[in-house]
Amino acid sequence: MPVARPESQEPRVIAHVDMDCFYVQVEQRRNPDLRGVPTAVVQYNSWKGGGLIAVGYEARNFGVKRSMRGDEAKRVCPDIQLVQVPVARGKADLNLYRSAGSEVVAILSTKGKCERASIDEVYLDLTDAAKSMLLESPPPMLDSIPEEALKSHVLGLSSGENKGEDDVRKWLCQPDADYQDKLLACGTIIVAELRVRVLQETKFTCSAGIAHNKMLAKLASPMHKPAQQTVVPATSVPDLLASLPVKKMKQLGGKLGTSLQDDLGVNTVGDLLKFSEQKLQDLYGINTGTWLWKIARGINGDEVEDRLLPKSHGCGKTFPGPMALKTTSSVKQWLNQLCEELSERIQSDLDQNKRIAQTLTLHARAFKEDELVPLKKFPSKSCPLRYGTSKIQEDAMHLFESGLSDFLNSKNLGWGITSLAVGASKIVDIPNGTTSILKYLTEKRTSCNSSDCSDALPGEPDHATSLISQKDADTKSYKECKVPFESEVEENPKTKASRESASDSEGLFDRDANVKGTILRYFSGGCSSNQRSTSEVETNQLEEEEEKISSSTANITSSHPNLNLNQNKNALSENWIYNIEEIDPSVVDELPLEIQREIRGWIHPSKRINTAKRGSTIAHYFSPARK
Ligand code: DCP
Ligand code: CA
Ligand code: CA
Repeated sequence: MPVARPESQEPRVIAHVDMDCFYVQVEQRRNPDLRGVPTAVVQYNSWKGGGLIAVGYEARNFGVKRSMRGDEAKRVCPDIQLVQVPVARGKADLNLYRSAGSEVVAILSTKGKCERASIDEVYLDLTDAAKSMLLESPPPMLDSIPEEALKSHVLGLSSGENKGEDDVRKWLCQPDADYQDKLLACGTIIVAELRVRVLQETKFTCSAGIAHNKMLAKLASPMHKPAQQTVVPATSVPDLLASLPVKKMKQLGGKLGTSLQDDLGVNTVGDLLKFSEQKLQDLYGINTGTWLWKIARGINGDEVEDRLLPKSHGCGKTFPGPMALKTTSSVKQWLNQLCEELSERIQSDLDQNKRIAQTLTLHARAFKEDELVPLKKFPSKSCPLRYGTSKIQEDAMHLFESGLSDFLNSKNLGWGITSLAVGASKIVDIPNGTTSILKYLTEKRTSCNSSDCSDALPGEPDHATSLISQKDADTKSYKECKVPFESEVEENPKTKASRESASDSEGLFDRDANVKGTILRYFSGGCSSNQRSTSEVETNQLEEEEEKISSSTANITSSHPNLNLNQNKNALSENWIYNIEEIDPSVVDELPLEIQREIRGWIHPSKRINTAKRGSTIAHYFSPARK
């Protein structure tokens, strides 16, 4: 249920930046022959040339759409170049795209708080940067306004659309503007400069929305694509929302949006203005009612989170039509592959970022052989996450079996699985101050190998097992959670997409590496005029996926391996086991107070019951080995 966060009283400047046809741009950078040529990235399978997942703007001009398969795209645009997504373990390997996204994030995060919202988009809070600019070098004082900023689309300017750069220049420099418009003007220039830097340093173009809150910035960023930016002054908001279909608004795509349409006759977000806050609360409850009342006025208090790393990790694969998995052993084989990748990713997140994922989730789509249209969804299942590939594989299989049993109502029916996905979520940082303990533990470990280490009691669980088994033992149930997945993939391809040699083989970006003018001109031909109105704004399918994923809770703890404390001591787990008596008190002093109290509770066990808290404390990360 949507909840309205309190809106800050101070005006803010928020940008939403989204890369243009992202995977295509990554492939075009890898192979400059593809620049300026209609291109799409496909997930190959033998059926109809594979599904398109990213379509370049040149190809869009021919009518190629993401919903098409390769064969259809070839019919619509015979010259299209279809590039196959890299494959590893029989599924898409998105590492190339993820790290390309990180290159961009590294640049965008230099000007303010930056939240990585998906593989190719971020939110930026530029309030402080805009305030500094307003104090030190406000737009009217600049020798020249950057050309890219002059290309901005400012909503509401000159009765709806820009007349041109002169109007934008006047808007950016208007002396009698109110404070929030002046800040927005500074934000417009800052974003334009950032986008030029992104192009210079990564060779990627992006589009942006600049507004006073996240909701409006996100609505604006796809309005003028590719390689352009759209600004939403507060005065333009009523018109913007008056024409925005409710279903296009994040969180109104589902049942709530349908109810607004069917029950209240509300078709656009602006139509909600007819209803009082009280009325909306009466109809939809206090939280949702207030949230609706606020979005009708463009009010949104969501903060930009300071987060450059993903909130969760997920990997999945689809098995359409005849490829559906129909035996437990085939499910196990694929789950093992997916879990192997997931395990590698959470392990590298732990090594590089000192973050621990706490929840493992399994999602599947399934059908029963006696049902033409599935009546019931395969329930998503979650459990505490144990580190180590084989444990993740084992747990995922348990989750699958539990889900299948629910799905079939414990009846012995034929079934098929058309998609499988595993995710790791509830990722937390190892608290500040524990680095020294980590280091200390690592040093200890080097003198204590897994077979003869006597620090742990026989049967003592490894770190991950113990932290979750404590929690699990408390709750006696598996947890609910939501995991967004970056992609679903198809058949393992071996056939290479045939590629005609591109006519303009000279790398457009290489040729123009010295970016002086606007970003837009780096796009070839007619695509620069490609614009999407608000009503055409596509919801990011990744987020849609996140919203669609349903969760459920299963009470299958008793059969779960996490509760079997006598098993599993793999190499990784030993990294985490340590001996209370060997904790250096000076190290404890460095820790946050809450954690200090807890460790002292371990050292003086009589106090432990009162001091050990679950949740945010170090017990989550280390389980003391007792002698
Ligand atoms: N993606 C995917 N599967 C989907 C949707 C997207 O694998 N169903 C991948 C490919 C896209 C990338 O995520 O390149 C970013 O998705 P966007 O929705 O932002 O679309 P694009 O960046 O491709 O195009 P646009 O210029 O419209 O943002
Ligand atoms: Ca994009
Ligand atoms: Ca996107």
